[in-house]
Amino acid sequence: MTKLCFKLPELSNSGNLESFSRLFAKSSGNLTAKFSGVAITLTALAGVFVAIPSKAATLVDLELALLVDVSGSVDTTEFNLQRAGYVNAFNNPAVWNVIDGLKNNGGTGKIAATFVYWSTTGTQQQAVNWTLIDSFAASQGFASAIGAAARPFTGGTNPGSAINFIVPRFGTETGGTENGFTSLRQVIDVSGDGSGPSTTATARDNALASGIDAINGLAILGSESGLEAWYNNNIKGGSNSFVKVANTFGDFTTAVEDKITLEIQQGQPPTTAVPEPFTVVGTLVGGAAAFRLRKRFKATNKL
Ligand SMILES: [Ca+2]
Repeated sequence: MTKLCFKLPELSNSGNLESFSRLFAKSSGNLTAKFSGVAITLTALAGVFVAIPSKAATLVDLELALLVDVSGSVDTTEFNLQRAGYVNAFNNPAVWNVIDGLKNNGGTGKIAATFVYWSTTGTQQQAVNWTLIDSFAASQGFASAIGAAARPFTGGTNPGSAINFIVPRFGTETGGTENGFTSLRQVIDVSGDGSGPSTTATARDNALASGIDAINGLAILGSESGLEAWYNNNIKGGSNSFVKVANTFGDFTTAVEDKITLEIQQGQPPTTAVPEPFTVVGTLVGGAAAFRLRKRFKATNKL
């Protein structure tokens, strides 16, 4: 019999336990949706699930992919302003404080982010791989890596192809291969100054169906009329998604800082009640294992 496996993140403190319970709620929702055709629920499958403690995946509050337009309409000056906007954002202590502040609501205070250049169909580069941002120094390190990421190409404009490129790179949450991070929320952030083909909306819809929580847009206005509306209709999607605009490339730093701040804040765990962690874990691994976990948790946390 094929066994379906969950990887349990480190359950080393109560914050992680809360995050895990929410993560499980998301995972079970996805699974129920995926198996809905044969009316299989997670509860019914409890007997064949096994838990595999994972040392590889780091639990974070948000996995954030930054997809940056380097198509032909973006000249060298504009490219530099655009890249500088992301560098400035992650060098800004205020942005780090928002990440760190996730701990105040039961989160880990950590995110993982990646920086991707895109242009035409099939033309993307993950210029900065998934990076853990768990301190201001780490945020500055991510900024430095972005600043060092040279423009790899130019060409046409296909943001949907970039969305298709990044979705499996979120890892197990979206049906891809483990990317080193486990999160409750996976968000794609697309910035650009031009519209793409009609297949863009299909790429967005497929990404959301794969498990992406939100796709947000940053439309750089000035070279194409109606771009904000196009981003709203073709890029924006998912829970709490939004489009922001920069009226010029020169406005980009402010716009990108506002956008990233909002995206991180939306990574906050909900304040509503969540399933009691050991009820969830008990369903997953069985009563005996839950009892051992509870004992270990109590010993660690002096409950
Ligand atoms: Ca992941």
